Amino acid sequence: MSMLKRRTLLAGAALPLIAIGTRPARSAEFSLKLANNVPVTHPMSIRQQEAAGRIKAATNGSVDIQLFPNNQLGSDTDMLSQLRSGAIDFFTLSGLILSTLVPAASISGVGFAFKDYDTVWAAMDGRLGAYIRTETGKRGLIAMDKIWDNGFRQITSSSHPIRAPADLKGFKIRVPVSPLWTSMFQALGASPISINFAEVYSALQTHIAEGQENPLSLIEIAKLYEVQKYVSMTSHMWDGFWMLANKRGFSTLPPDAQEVVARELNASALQERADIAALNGSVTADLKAKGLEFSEVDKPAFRDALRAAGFYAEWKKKYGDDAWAILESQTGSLS
Ligand code: X2X
Repeated sequence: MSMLKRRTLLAGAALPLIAIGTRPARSAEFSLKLANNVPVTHPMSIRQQEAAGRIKAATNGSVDIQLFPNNQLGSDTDMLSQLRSGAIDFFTLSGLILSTLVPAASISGVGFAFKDYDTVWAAMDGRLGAYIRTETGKRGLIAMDKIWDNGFRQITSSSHPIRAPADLKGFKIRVPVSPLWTSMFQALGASPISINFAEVYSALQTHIAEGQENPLSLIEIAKLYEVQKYVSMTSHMWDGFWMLANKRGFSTLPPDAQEVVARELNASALQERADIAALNGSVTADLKAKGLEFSEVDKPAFRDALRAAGFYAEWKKKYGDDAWAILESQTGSLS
């Protein structure tokens, strides 16, 4: 019996007694869990749910993927270990956070690497993405071909607007759990605090952190505008979510089912990218209407501050010359 099937039976055994006899027997041969850290209304959750529906239909009900959005199964850190142990089967995670397991995976988050989305997709669907997926494969995980969009990240604050690098001095900013994020905001003179997304709203509400940084789409969908006052359009990095699978678990699916799952997840990723692009067109006006004050910033000034602090030199050394050369082949010269 496959591991996955055993798990399905175990889950069945844990049903409350009252359900026995009242629930139809499960027909799915493979009952799989997909987890993420964004609200159920985020395009990523919506498109993942759709993919699950298409996968079930295309496999005549034998592959049933259940979606657990919005950190229902725990924080990113928790979900990454659940994915590794096989307790969950699929999980979408920022490459920067994945770097706690696969150091190379944060390379796409180097500050100001990508000037626009065309450059992002050329790199992530091209050599840079292939490099990260190969590195991920060495750690028992599969990263599907198409990365999902999170977006270009902007800084928000409840205390004061961030208009220039000097405004970041001592700024208590929440960053996700990732050495690259911490290093980058330290290089900018801020005081970064690592907090999983599951705790961000309350950390801002209770002023454990003055600010945070995320794409506008997520600032809107996770209602961070309720606990923040200012947005600075720094676009200091692009961030995406790799669709990760546990390699052991995935390989217990028959090859044709594996193909359907990969095909449909990748198709949904492309649709999600388009959703985020469309949202980017409308979200600024919405956030302004909700009371956020926007500042345009001189982005090169922030990039120069990073360079002056030795940020690029340090990370080039960490990733190694070969990896850095792949990055620069897609972004142009960074150091
Ligand atoms: O934790 C965050 O800020 C988020 C939701 O953007 C990521 O998953 C990196």
